[in-house]
Amino acid sequence: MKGNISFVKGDITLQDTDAIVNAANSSLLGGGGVDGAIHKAAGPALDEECRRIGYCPTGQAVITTGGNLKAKYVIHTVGPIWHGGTRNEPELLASCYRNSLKLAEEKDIKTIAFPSISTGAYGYPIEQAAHIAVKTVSDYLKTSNTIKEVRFVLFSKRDYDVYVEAYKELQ
Ligand code: AR6
Repeated sequence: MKGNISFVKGDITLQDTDAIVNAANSSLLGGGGVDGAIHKAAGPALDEECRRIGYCPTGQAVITTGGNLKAKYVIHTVGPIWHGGTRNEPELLASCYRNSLKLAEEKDIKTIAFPSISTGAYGYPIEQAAHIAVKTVSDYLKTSNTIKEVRFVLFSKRDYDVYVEAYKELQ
């Protein structure tokens, strides 16, 4: 693997990576959780860019500038809502990570921070989501020549522990 994966407990809006990823909804108009925090910290320029883009389907990703954030870009991806695992949730969640990394590569982004997509309001069980997140990212990094660091930013100690454990299980 060429790029490095790291885990921190913290607030994604404060990260100094080239890009941070937002767990958005399809309307891109903002919401609660990490989405609300990112929109608030980035300021009105982000709202305006999102409004212009207008829509993002589940599993896909779009990119805007970072507004007032330290990060130069925000990549907005829409995670699946958990319906018990019968509606293609694992593949859609993996797509969020893959498509976000693909966009990052296209913009020559070298460092990127992800939150735990879908595991808040969207109800995805975190152990399962963490496994998909770390596996998809580490598989992607095997093929990427440009991305140097993927940082998972977890909001609680428990979420942090679950992601670190999922990563250990992968080794
Ligand atoms: N930094 C890092 N992680 C955070 C932060 C933060 N500042 N704030 C919350 N989290 P959620 P979802 C964690 O609900 O499940 C929104 O309303 C949080 O603890 O933000 O994908 C959107 O508009 C959890 O572990 O995203 C959508 O409608 C993780 O981020 C919907 O929620 C994801 O929780 C998306 O739901």
